[in-house]
Amino acid sequence: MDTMLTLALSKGRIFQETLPLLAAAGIVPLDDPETSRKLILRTSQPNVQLIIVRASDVPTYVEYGGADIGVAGKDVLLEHPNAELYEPVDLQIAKCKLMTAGREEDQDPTGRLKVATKFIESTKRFYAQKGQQVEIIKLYGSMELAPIVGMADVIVDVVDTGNTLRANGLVPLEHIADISSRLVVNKASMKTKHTQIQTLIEQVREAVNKNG
Ligand code: PRT
Ligand code: MG
Repeated sequence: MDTMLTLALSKGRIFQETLPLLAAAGIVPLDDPETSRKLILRTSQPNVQLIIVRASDVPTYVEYGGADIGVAGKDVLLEHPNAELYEPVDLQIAKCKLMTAGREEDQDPTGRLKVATKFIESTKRFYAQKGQQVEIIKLYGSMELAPIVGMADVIVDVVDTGNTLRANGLVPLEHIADISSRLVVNKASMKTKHTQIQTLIEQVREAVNKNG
């Protein structure tokens, strides 16, 4: 009998978009995390379970062995630059762009640019590469508010349709990175559960390629 394989996923778009890829590997959750309060979901495969965690916690669970495998946005992975993880597959799901955005009425800030974001690492790297000194203000959500209330000149956030920016009088400004979700794997698990994980990787990769 194989040992238990634990997959870390977040609720919402990542869960929804990962489902068909898992199905291609013969893994179907027996519960729906949107309606169930369970944080551990059994699957059609008795030796595969899913754990439901915050999107930003997926790399941590996988690095520390709380899960063998996870699905995380590249935006989240970029905030964990020292995480010891394998990143074998770009799943091409939950695509968006990491961008700067600001008020439509172009404000000319005097002094250092104030940037509000939850993406501290990517923001530091982006402005450092431009050689621009900025003041970074750490937020955990609703970044769009910061320029409106005059707390920051710009934000760094992920953008898909841009509707959220527009609804708040903001416009996308500079493109920082194209984002998609990645399969990540714990390094020790890759050795101890090699066959099981390698099979899953190959099945998922094939499903991704079929999606074009
Ligand atoms: O809940 P938690 O704070 O832990 O994380 P989260 O809210 O970032 O998680 P979730 O489930 O919303 O997003 C998971 C991953 O999906 C992110 O890490 C990204 O890699 C990816 N993704 C893809 C997105 C979007 N598209 C996206 N549009 N993540 C967030 N958004 C936000 C966007 O910032 C805006 O507020 O969704 C809103 C709608 O976007 P627009 O541009 O279509 O209006
Ligand atoms: Mg969320």
